[in-house]
Amino acid sequence: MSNLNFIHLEKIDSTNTCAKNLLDSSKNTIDVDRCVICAEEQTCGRGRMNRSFYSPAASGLYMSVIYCPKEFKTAAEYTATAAVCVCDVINELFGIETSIKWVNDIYLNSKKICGILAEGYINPKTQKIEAIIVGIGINLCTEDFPPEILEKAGSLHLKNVDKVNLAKKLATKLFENYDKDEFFQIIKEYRKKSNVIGKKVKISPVINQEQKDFEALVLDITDEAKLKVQTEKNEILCLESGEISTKII
Ligand code: BT5
Repeated sequence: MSNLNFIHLEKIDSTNTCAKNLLDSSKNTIDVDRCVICAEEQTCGRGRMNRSFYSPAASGLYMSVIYCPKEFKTAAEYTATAAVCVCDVINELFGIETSIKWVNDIYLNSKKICGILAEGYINPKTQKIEAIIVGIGINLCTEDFPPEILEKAGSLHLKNVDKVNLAKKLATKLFENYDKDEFFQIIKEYRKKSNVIGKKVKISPVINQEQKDFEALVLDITDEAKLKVQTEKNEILCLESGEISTKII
């Protein structure tokens, strides 16, 4: 845990953007490999597909890690590994059991308490992918959250958390697991923590926007972290991406 390259900021637009800027300005990815950027507040916290992640001061942990492996795994592997690590560290430090809503959300009491955004970094000069940036936002308390965000968001209901310790523990666990080539172990844990297996869900495709929402039963999470579902026409599909909602009207 001691040899982490750790940057702690009061306020930043987005720790993921900060990580990207750091990679842009560094001569060599080795200099910034395993760098951890942690902020008390984000003014422009980002989610997937240009959505925003509400990150007010004194409410959560907002962090990004830079990881520069020799060989790259799939985005799903980085995200799923991060989800399992977040649940494990929350349990180890606070004794709170959380669950995972495929693909990148951590839940407690039917509310989202954490979001994860894994992004590939493409070097503008070489046009090659050279790093992975994994951003994690954990709500510790939601006192300052507006009602519209509270419809979906919840928190761990914790005050006075040592965020630096939390971020360092999480980053250490992440790098340990990214270095190991044991995704089959991670996916076993991911399945155990999944809160969607066996449930009927509404699926909104995110890549093929023209495809309509549909309902399906979640059968499993595959070894590649895909969502295996059975549609109402009894087709079996393995989805790589998409938004799911467990509230069927
Ligand atoms: C995510 O996107 O959940 C990924 C969020 C990643 C945030 C971290 S914080 C550190 C790093 N720096 C960044 O700029 N980002 C990363 P997505 O699955 O697209 O979910 C976004 C949706 O979650 C929004 O459209 C809202 O509905 C909801 N939301 C917004 N803020 C939230 C919050 N604080 N807690 C729970 N849900 C939230």
